[in-house]
Amino acid sequence: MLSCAEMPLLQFFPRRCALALTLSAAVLVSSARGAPIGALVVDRAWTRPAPAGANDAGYLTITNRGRSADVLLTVATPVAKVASIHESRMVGAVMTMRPLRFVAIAAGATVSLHPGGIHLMLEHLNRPLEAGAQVPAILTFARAGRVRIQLRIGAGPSGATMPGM
Ligand SMILES: [Cu+2]
Repeated sequence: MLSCAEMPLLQFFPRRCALALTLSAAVLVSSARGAPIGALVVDRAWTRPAPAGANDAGYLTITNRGRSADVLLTVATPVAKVASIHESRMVGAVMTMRPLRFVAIAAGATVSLHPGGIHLMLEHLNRPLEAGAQVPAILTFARAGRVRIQLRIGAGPSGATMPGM
């Protein structure tokens, strides 16, 4: 599995965090099975199994059913020493990651955090993540506030088990 530790630090461009407003390519139609939090529905939250000490990534879908945009600002979880929002993208032939300061979810929009795109970066796991268990996390939104979620370990869609973030 490719981990952040294997990626040269120079590949991170924290000062070039573009506004994540152009997410139309990442939009999916949500099945909306998740619990509504105000105007937001957080759905299909999952991560991969990983050993303690490793890095991992979390994915989910956020649907904004409200009339106002909201912004995902931070992620926190007790299972990782550092948790943040990242975006993967290809630079030439190399997959790189960079931190994002926020992810905007326009009114009526659905934003997908998925392998190869925006993800929750979980660095230096405090404990192993075992398939079938869940990872608790708190997402903080500008409008909806703190939202508790559970990432199901090993519950990704088929075809999404490849390594990488
Ligand atoms: Cu990452």
